[in-house]
Amino acid sequence: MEQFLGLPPIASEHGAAVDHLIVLLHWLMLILFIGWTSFFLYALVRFRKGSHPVANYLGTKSKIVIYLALAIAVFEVVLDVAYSVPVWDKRIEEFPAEKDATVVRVIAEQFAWNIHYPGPDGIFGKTSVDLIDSDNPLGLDRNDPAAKDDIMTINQMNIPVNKPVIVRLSSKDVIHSFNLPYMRLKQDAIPGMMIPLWFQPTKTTAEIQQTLAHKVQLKPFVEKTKSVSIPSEQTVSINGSAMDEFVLTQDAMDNTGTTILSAGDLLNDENVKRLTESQITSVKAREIALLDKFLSTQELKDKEGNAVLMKGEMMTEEAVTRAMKTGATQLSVRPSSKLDTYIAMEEYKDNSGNLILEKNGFVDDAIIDKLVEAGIYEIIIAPSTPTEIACAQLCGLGYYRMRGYMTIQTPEEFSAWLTEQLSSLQPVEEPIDSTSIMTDSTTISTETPQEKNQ
Ligand SMILES: [Cu+2]
Repeated sequence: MEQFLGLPPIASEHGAAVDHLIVLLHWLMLILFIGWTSFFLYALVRFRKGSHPVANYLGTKSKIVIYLALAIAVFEVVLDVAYSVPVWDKRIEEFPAEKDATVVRVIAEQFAWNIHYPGPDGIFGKTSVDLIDSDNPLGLDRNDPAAKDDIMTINQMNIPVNKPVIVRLSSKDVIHSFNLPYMRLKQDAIPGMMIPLWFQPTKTTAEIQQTLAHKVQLKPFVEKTKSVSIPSEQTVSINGSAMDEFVLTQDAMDNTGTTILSAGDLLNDENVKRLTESQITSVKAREIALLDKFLSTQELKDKEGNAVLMKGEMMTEEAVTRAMKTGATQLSVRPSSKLDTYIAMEEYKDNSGNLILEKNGFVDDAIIDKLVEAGIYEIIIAPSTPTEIACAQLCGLGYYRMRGYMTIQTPEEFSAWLTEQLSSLQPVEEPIDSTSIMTDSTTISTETPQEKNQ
């Protein structure tokens, strides 16, 4: 049943108990589904109009229905008392001692996870709403002695493995939901409330990547090369109605020479209105190509021989316009492999021993081309950031903007990370300047591969 449900690997101590409960619930639902559906089908045939032209107002006299309903109720009570409540109780009542745990504050906001560590003194520094700004999203008061060694990060939570983690969860604006799928942990973050939760990770992120490692064939990506036609520039007359499938190839100017729309703008309802208001009756445009999930497998040059479009470049509408301006009518493209959120689990070299892809290196399309050229058709990959923090309220465009990363490390790696974070605090002696800390942590979040795809 676990495999059938497609649950991600478990990486926390209590995860197996949660999965066990999920499996039991699904068995109950499956039995009920089969039972009720068969009874429904039976009733359709048994009590059809042909055999029972007159309705019977008394109904069944059999006791079996009551026994069945009671049996289901008993099963549900057993599920609650024997499974749900104990699992819940352990999460809520049996908190580990703070001295034996990694304690961290997580404050959600639209659209980020702010992570706050108390530092070596184990005490969270004072925070104040008045101090909140873009460099200090938690409003930490660096003048407070307890705050001097506090570490703040955005969208990046590092924790050590095999040690309890206590999260004090809250939110600055709306209700968010702190979801760690691999930990089987989910809790709403509510403004004005500090909700404690705890879990104990049992696997490092690297170990989870090992369990998720799988082979991928590279040749199919390269073989899907096809020729597409590049739309040509045309004069489009504006008649008041939207032409969503057209994009401007030249700026549109009114009589006075003011630019109303720029090349690349779509001829949607709003833009057509603006053109009509400025009494522009015709523009230079082309049909949109919708090739942004493809990349070019050839290079295009202009008349002077300058490269206009590179091999391996993604065919955004902007790139298509560049290609169009060379006068080309056909272009060879292939779909993007979309593997750039994956890393290689081994290193790959060509025949002369030159490194093409290092271990833990990202698998982007240019590298796939090189690997296939070198005769390497199969590689082992794993997701680069399997352990994410998702907002289960699906805020921020289906959670993509509200995405944090959790890195579970060995105790040595974690203390090295802490030391590194603390050393970046050192220069902040007299003038309290939190920007240096925040720059560090924002770098972490902006360099992740997912962000590249936005
Ligand atoms: Cu949210």
